[in-house]
Amino acid sequence: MRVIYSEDHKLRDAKTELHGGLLVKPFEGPFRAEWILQAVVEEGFADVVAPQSYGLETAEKVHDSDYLSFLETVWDRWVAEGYEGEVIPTAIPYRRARQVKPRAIDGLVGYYANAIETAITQGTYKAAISSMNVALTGVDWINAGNRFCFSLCRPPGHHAGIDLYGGYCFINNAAVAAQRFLDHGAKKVAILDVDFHHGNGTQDIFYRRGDVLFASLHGDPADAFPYYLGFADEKGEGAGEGSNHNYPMLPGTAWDVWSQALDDSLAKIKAFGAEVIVLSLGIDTFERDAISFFKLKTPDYITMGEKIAKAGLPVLVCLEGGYGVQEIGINTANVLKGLEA
Ligand code: OKP
Ligand code: ZN
Repeated sequence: MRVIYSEDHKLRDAKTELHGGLLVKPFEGPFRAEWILQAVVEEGFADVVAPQSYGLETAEKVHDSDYLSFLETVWDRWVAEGYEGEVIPTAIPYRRARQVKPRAIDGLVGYYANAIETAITQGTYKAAISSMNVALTGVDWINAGNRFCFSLCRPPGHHAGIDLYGGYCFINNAAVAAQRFLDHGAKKVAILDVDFHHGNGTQDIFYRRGDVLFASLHGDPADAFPYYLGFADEKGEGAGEGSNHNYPMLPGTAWDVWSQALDDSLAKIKAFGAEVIVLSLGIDTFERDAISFFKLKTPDYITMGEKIAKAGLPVLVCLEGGYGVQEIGINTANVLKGLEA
């Protein structure tokens, strides 16, 4: 299958992440994409192509346009304020506070944040746009009649909501891709999110819509980031009622239990009548991931790909998370191998 990749991901290279009360080197850095690209090429996925450029019109159907303008301008406004560090919020719209957009840059940063570990830096917006372009180019490759495509997106996207950034995410690549499938004739699209973390941004975007099913397999929010969304009783609202499916799972969950949730989610996707699957592929479900607590093993990723392919639908793979160990490369390649098996 074709791999879509852009060097522009390197523009997202924050110096800091707020972790354990310290500003540490981010878990989500350029080396991740380099490890994954190297492994997939070594494993035979050598058709690597740079993305096309797209405008913002598709992104504006899933994100608030003022939010996108905020992302584009926040770094310059931060520097103009005289700040010397990276963009980190210090205040957020807490319970019973007013949800009114502040004029001041410090207030605005918190207004648009759903988590505060993620520092915005020079180059972040350009990299996020490039990551979106990587996903959209994958859509066009599938629409040209190809069954599979791997969009090597970086930064990831699934925590980016309608008007929210955080959890290393800025623009929701998988959501923008799903929207482009709809705009090019698909009536129903499924987003299957197998990243260890709940895709709270993707859920936010499609929660009241009936054209996109969202299914997410993840660490129980009582135990894992993003903590405040991703429970099993979140089913969708209005036109989206019944098209949101969460599978929270406990610390230590291994393939036996995890794969039952995968089977169930694939049955939901079939019953929904999806014409294409956008796979939000995080490989942070791995047993030695740096920040997660599932126990999947390297061969499980082949079986994962095989099971997903058995749904019989085209699959656009968008990279999400996976941290701390070089095995993110082989594990990603294994999913691609399983898809093509
Ligand atoms: C992004 B994706 C470690 C905890 C970090 C944010 C996790 C974001 C994960 N400092 N919390 O879903 O892989
Ligand atoms: Zn994750």
